[in-house]
Amino acid sequence: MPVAKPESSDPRVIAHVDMDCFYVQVEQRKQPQLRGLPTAVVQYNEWKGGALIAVSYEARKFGVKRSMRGAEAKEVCPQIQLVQVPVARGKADLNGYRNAGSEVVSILSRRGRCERASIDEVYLDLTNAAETMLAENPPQNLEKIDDEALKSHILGLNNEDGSDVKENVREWINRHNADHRDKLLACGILIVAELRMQVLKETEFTCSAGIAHNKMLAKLASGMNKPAQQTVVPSSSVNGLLNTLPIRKMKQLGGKLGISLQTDMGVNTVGDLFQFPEEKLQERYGINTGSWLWNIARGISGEAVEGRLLPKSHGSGKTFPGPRALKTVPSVQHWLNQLCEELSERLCSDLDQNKRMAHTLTLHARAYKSSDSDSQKKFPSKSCPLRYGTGKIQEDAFNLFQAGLREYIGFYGVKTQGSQYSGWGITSLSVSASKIVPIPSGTCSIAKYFHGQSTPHFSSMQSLDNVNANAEATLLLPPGSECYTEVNSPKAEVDFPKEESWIEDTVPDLDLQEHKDLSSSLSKTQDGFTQDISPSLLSGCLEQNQNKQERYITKDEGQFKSEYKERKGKRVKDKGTGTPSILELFKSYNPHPLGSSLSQELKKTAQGTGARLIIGFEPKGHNSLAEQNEVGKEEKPMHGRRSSRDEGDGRREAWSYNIDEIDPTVMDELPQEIQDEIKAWVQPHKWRPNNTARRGCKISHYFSPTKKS
Ligand code: DCP
Repeated sequence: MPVAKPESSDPRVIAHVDMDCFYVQVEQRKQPQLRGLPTAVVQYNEWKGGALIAVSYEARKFGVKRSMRGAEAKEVCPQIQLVQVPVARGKADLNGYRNAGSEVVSILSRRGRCERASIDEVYLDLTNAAETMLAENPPQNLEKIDDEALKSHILGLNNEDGSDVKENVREWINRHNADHRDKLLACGILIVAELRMQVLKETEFTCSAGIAHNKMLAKLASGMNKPAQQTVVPSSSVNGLLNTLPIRKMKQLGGKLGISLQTDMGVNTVGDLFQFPEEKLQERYGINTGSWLWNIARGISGEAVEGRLLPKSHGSGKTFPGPRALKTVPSVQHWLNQLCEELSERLCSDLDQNKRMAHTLTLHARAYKSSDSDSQKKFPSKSCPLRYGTGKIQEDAFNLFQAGLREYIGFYGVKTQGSQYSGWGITSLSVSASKIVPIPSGTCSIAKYFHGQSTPHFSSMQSLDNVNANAEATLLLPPGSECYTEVNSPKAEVDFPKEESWIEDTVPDLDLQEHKDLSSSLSKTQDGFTQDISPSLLSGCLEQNQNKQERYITKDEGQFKSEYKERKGKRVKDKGTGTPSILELFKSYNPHPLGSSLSQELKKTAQGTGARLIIGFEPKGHNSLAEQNEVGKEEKPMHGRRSSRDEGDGRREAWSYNIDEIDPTVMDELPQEIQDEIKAWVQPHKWRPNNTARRGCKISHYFSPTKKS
């Protein structure tokens, strides 16, 4: 639910930049002979000429629309050029578009805080740049105002009296008697025009922009005059803009809340919403949402532009409409493997290029049951901690699917005979990785180190056969609970992205808005997640070629339960003999060459190279798995536990680190500065430095070349 954030009394200058017919432009850059021609990019599936996913403005003039298929587009525009989206793994390969989006972001981010909102949309906070311009070189001082700026559409500016429109814009920009807010917007007009021209020069792409005092208004404005134009929303024009605007066009009102406003309150336009007192809205929708609604009806929104050039999540999906629905477990597994492979590649590339790691794997599916009274039931989305490595991601995603399927059709409904049709069909599948956080600075060396290991393997992070067992395992080994050293201290900043957020292989019956909504709900879970890192994650990046297990649902309920108990018992036993710790971590990575190398790295830390030891640990107050699971309403937490210390204050942890699980003797081996740092992370009263009884191992002993794991 939206939360009301008061708008700062200091006016801001916010721009929303949206690429024009983006995929078409990317294809036209590759094939310049297509420029200026009616062109459309079509989806991978060639049925009836393929579904159109991007349509050039030249083609739009003929009535070609995104909802059409190629054959239909040819009927209304015989000369249309249809370009198929690049293909990899039997689905659309969007890397070229992501990279093109990154090129644009790298230019736009030069003048202010930049938030990459989707593959082709960016928010900019240009307040500082505008204030500086106003103070040092205001528009009135300029000898010439760029033509691109003069072509701006300024809402509320009267252009209907036959006067020269550009001259009107020039006057508006140069007004001496304008208030501070409008003066800032005037600077914003010049800055955005300049940025858009720079994008064109460097990338050959055109884009459109909205310029306003907040994100909401800027976004509304950017789509008003396309392509290659910019629209400005002065405060005085806000009411005029919103009054007749259909309520569902507002960000966050495209879904259930918008429907409720229409059906329950009779609100069809923002103007209708404006009529409601705040108390009335609060009564109906709660304090926060009520205030938020009251504010947006007045064009007030305090949502800040996040400084984020990289995507909040990665996703890979595919739809299987109509007769192409997947009806057997092996066919689902085949496609999951493809999707996971792509996801894994992108995760590794994000790790390599941006030094970031994702922590949550989520599976979404859409399904139908051929005979079911409860046909409205949705296939539940499922999440679990993300383990790096294609094989592991595939395995976990498949387990998530099985869990979802069991819940969707009931345990006995799952037919276990491999390829036998069981009366259900999957019409869309996707996997996503979220909770992406930067690796704490300096951890790259160890990441590289693990890259050098052959097929690293975690006995304690073995794949799990079912959700419950999975949850149990997590109780014993919370992700992010391992420790390792880091040396060097590279800067925390990252390069511009080469990756884009949620992308799905789309066909027309999959609504993009829904993607975007999904993307934003997925990404909501990320905020505030701590910078923890699980070496189990690191272990997988070179595991791309790991053998893929073929695993089907083959257990009846009895077998399922007994295996579950067995696993549970085994893990409890494991816990008794050796809880996950630094030892477990390195034992899993095993081996001989590691010993000496790691010792050297530890020595370096002791010599004061600025190294730090990181414990994957999520401080209080961060999003919990329960919150993550808002992504799918029926979803249930699968992993993680609540820390008892958090229960009292109502705040929950997704994964907490139990200090009892760190072997104190191992900690004693570490340089003092590192110990100090760890102690600062953990609760002092729980730390038992003199507890030596639990394991008598030393890191040096453990990693000594002669040590057999
Ligand atoms: N896209 C897609 N499937 C959809 C919708 C869009 O794959 N159902 C892709 C192709 C688009 C890109 O996302 O080029 C950006 O989508 P937009 O909605 O921003 O549309 P365009 O950029 O194509 O056109 P516009 O100029 O109207 O923004």
